[in-house]
Amino acid sequence: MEKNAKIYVAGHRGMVGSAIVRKLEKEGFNNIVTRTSAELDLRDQKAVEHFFSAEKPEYVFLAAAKVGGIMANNTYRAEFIYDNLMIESNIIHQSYVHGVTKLLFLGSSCIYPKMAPQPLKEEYLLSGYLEPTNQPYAIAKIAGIELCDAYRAQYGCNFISAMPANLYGPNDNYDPEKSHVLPALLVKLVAAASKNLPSITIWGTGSPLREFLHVDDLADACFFLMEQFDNPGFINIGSGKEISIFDLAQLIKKITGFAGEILTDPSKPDGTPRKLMDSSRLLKMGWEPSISLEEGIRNVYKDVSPLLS
Ligand code: GFB
Repeated sequence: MEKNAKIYVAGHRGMVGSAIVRKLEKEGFNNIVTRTSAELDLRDQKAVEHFFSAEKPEYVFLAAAKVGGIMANNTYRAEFIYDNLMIESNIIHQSYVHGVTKLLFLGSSCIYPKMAPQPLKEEYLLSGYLEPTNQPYAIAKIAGIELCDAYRAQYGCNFISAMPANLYGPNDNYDPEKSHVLPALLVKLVAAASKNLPSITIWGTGSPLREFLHVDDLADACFFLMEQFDNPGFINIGSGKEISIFDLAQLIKKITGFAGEILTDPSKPDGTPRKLMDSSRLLKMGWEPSISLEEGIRNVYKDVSPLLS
């Protein structure tokens, strides 16, 4: 990408989109186009068409999506599939119509079958049943991969797809009901530590394993892929390390200084038992993550603890 290339970052206010904007600015790109959801409803086909014909971006990072944790996915099932299908269809189609040079579509590791062998290789996609709690979202993201590949096959578009592990970092969502597990536990433990509570309760059994990647590592990988990856299909972006939810709670307990007990609530869903990805294809291309989970959580804690307690 040339430094003055016009780059559209869809979802620039979110955790992923804002990390991508930070990375592009750090690399000296000065022609970045953004729109808030109030300025441009990406579910509105006509509005997206008008935006593309007015701005004509050369590169697109498709980081806009309706996202959330296990409870949000399982509660707002219709919104998770409708919003994500509309957003990706409108942006991918208009990128084709207006001759975008390259587009990167972002999905999630939840696209894989619930009981697929681990670590998850890209070829395991659609080899089994999905995790019910986030099936609507997963199917929307699988459709996004299919859209990119179909536009490549029929029209020769250079639209690539990347599937990150569970993400955390600046600008995360801290809503206790709708957020992902790491920010949710951070909120719970910061509050419990400040009130010196005897215990906190985490959802589920605490035994599921999750792979976490700091969003700045993801943004670095997205920039790398935009420069170096031009293939159909999709590519995993993971840290290669997994931790149980219970041990994650213990790690955040250590970082926040909470002295109480960690209890579990098996009446709440565990979701997928594991979703460790095999990111060897990306590693072989020469990229690797650089932020460890403990270092990443400490950085986030430093930023948000004044807001949370
Ligand atoms: O990040 P999370 O909500 O979603 O993690 P997934 C859920 C796991 O953490 C489950 C446990 O095992 C929960 O039981 N957990 C424990 C909690 N306490 C909490 C809590 O207070 N809040 C939350 N949220 N979880 C999501 C998909 O799956 O992964 C999305 O639903 C997306 O579509 C995302 O793909 C990356 O990792 O289970």
